[in-house]
Amino acid sequence: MADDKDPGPTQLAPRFSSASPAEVAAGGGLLSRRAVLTGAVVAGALSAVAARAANPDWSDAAKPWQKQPGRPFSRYGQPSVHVREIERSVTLREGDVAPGNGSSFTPLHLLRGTLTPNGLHFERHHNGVPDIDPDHHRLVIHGLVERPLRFDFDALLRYPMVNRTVFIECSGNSFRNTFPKVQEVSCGDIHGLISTSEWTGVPLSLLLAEAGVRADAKWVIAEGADAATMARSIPLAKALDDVLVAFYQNGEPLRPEQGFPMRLVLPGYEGNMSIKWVHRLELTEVPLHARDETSHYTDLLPDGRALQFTFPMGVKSVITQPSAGWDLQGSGYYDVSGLAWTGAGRITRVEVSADGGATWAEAELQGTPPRHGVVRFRIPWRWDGKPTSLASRATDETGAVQPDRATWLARYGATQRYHYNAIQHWAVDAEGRLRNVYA
Ligand SMILES: Nc1nc2c(c(=O)[nH]1)N[C@H]1C(S)=C(S)[C@@H](COP(=O)(O)O)O[C@H]1N2
Ligand SMILES: [Mo]
Repeated sequence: MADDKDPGPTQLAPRFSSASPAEVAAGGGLLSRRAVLTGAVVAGALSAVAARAANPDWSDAAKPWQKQPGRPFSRYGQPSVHVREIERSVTLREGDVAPGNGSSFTPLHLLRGTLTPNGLHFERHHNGVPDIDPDHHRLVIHGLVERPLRFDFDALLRYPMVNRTVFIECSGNSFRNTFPKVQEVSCGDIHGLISTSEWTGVPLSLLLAEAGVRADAKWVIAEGADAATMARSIPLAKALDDVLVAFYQNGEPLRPEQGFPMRLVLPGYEGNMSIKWVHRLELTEVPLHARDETSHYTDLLPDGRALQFTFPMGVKSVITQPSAGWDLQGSGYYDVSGLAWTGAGRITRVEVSADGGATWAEAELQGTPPRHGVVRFRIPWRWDGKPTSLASRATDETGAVQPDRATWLARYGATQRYHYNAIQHWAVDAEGRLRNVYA
């Protein structure tokens, strides 16, 4: 709507005259987080944005929704109809004979927190989502144990439970960036095979202790009750450490897509091992060498050999706001923000570059980085309106640093798609449009 009170674009452009040289953190207009904390720069920059948004004339303050009572109560809340475009993106392949084999992606670029809403948790199914009646679901522990056990759902719910807020990342996450041709899709469509939930369940170690692990047991074979009968071999040490048999996701029962009525959660390990709809755990001396740890989920090396059992996910980060497909509204202040995580444990630092990787500045981590969780990072940026690119680079507590794409590619054979964790660059053109780019 035309508004003659609109102060116009020149006055809207955030001003940074108050930014002292000390507040400049790196090239391309990155500012130190002190510049945000002291408020001077951001207050000056954002007041112009707010002036455009606020209507100083309150005479029309009573909107239609204030003139009649609102809707009554509902038994299960739904998102606002005005945000219906915040949804998973599903790759549908024409003429697909196995529509239940594929994935849907979390729209990372449309979310601002660290937890993933349950309806937006990414999905990776190898043969669809089974509709399991919990009254007919059993979990069996057998093999190299003193006492084979069989639990029904209600029995498991009586065990002491713990909460763990951890990510699950598919080892195929970011596979689109392994392609020689750059894919012009959103951040979520590239990196959205990671989601984070507070998982609640029984430590697997407790159930294994009850069964009595025999001294010759070295592996736990976990199997799902879906039509894919997904099975993976889990080292006993991991099973005894921090693996959960989870029943709840962000406080509510698991969604069918996430493994209702129960799934394994293996903090930090490749998502494939977090067996959904789990119904069988067999203790063995040797790994199973199942389909999904031989023909798939192995890592092809340049010499044609392949690595098997790459369990932890690598150190990784991505700028989610702004990211591919975004249009910056003119030069000036932007709050650059993203997510960082590592299968090794905790992130220790995230650096951001606004000049194509020439210089880097340390971003602010929001809170203490959680073990096997994601941490959000932020850094203030003053865009000068010229073409450039934005990138982030994470370091974890083992000292591992995210590699650049060329370094990552050199480690593997040409068709390797798993465990891609290279630095993501978003190109910014003169119009302020962002897109995926290989540096
Ligand atoms: N039973 C079973 N478990 C499974 C799968 C499956 O297809 N069947 N997919 C695996 C893969 S490859 C991943 S990445 C994660 C995905 O979990 P999510 O769909 O809850 O995001 O589940 C794993 N567990
Ligand atoms: Mo996966």
